[in-house]
Amino acid sequence: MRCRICGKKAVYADQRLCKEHFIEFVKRKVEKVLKKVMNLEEKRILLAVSGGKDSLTMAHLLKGFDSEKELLYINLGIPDYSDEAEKIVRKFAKEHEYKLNVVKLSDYGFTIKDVYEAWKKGLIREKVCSICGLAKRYIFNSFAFEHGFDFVATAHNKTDAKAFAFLGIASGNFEYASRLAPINPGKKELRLVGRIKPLFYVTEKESMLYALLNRIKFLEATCPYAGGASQLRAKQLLAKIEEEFPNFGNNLLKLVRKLPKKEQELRTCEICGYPSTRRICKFCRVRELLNRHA
Ligand code: Q46
Ligand code: ZN
Ligand code: ZN
Repeated sequence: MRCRICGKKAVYADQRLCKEHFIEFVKRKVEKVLKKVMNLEEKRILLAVSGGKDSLTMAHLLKGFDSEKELLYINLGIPDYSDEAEKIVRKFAKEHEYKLNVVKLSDYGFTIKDVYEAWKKGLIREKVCSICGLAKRYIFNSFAFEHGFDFVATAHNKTDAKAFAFLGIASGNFEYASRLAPINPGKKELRLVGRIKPLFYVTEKESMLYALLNRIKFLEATCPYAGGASQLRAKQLLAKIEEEFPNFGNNLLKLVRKLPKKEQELRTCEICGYPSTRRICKFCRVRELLNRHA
């Protein structure tokens, strides 16, 4: 198969593009998101990296855009997996001349392994991934706020967004689905830093191909606690439906983006001062519970 633009050998069959035109195609998708940020070149952006293909693809792509950027890696204390991921991120940062910040979840008093143990004992009802996601969001936001960043960039891709929309609709949580967007501006008065998802229009397949074509070394191991993640399940179900209805996920995404946006009512946590829907934020509640049973 030949590239539909220049006639060279195609590497991406879905769009019939050669390596060069595929990379350009992905860059344009990222540009579509970044264009929504006013005065991007003056902004400080904290890139949340995990060592996986999406976050390193994001960091690689953002090198090509003007603005001040640093990386943040959170070592979650997942046996073997977290240290291996940290090594990969350190190597990536060095090779691509990024300033890297590393934070350990254990500095906040617990690890994801502790969460898993507590869940096994029935002390925590939520799935490990949901507490893990919460801890990551909390640390990215507080770190960015304390270090004067304008945005936290996360590597959620289009396939994630479709799964998110699917889960929101499947569970009837339309409020949750309505907040799905490539950019969320944040609220300084609540110590809530803005969010960008530069890969919002890039599919998982495209992100993987970009990483491979650019020889990005990423973490291939899967997290030992990933098994039951509902997002993974939603992706598998969606892929199955899309075999018969190829535009199902895209249409779902279009649909939820038309839902009236319902802002979450937020206040600040009485313990840590970061945004919360209740008097004490979930992160502080989890931390307190794990400390009590440590
Ligand atoms: S690291 Fe954490 Fe993921 Fe592992 S425990 Fe779940 S959320 S699967 S991206
Ligand atoms: Zn070409
Ligand atoms: Zn708190």
